[in-house]
Amino acid sequence: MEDYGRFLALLASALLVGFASVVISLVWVFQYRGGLSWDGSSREFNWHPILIVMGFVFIQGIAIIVYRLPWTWKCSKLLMKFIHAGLNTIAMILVIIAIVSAFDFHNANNNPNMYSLHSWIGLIAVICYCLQLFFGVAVFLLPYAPVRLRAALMPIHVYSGLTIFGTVIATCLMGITEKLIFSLSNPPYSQSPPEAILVNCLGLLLVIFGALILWMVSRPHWKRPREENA
Ligand code: ASC
Repeated sequence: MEDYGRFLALLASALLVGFASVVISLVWVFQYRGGLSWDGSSREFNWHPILIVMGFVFIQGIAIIVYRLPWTWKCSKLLMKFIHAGLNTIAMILVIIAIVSAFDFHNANNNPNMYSLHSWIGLIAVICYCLQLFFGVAVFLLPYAPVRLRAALMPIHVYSGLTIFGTVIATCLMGITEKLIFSLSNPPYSQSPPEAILVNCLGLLLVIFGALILWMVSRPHWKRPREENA
C-alpha cells in the first residue's frame, strides 16, 4: 500500500479522537449531569448523548473505514461485509435506545417531543440509517442481487452512507448546543462555565473525528483492491 505509515497515523488519530469523544461525553454526564439511570429523570436522558456518541458517531465511523484497513485485505470480502453490517447493526441498536431514552424522559416530564431542528434532522437521520442498513444487507450482503444492480447501487450506498454520517455529526452539534442552553443557568452558557468549555470541546472533537474518517475514506489509493467476482 502506498503511504502505509500515513494511513496508520490517521487511523490512530481517528481512534484517539473518537475514544476521547466517548470519554468526554461520560465525564460530562457523570461529573456535571448526575450520572445514569432508567427512571424517567434527566439521568435517563443522559444515555442519549453517550449512546449517540458511541454508536452513531464512533462505531459508525469505524464501520465506514473497515474496508480500508490494509491488514484485512487478505480476509474475504464477505467477512468484511459482515463486519461492516455488524458494526452498523450494533450502532443502530445503541441509537434506538438513545432515542427511546430522550422520548421517555420528555414524556415522563410532560416535555414536548419533536419540535426542535435537532429532533427533526436526528429522526430523519435514524430512519435513513435503518433504511441504509436494510437495503445494504439486501443488495450487497445477501447473495441474490445481480452484479449489475450492485454496481448501479454502490455509488448511491456510499453517497448516502457518508451523507448520513456527516448529518449525524451536525445533529450532535445542534443537540449539544441546545442541551447547554437548556441546562446551564447559574452560571449561564454565556459565561462559559467549565461544563460549557468541556462540551464545546466535545463538539470540536466530533467534527475532527468526522473530518478524519471522511479523509481516509475518500483517498482512492487507500481503497481495498478489487477482487475478481467480488
Ligand atoms: C458488491 C461487492 C462489490 C460491489 C460490486 C459492484 O456487493 O462486493 O465490490 O457490490 O460488485 O460495484
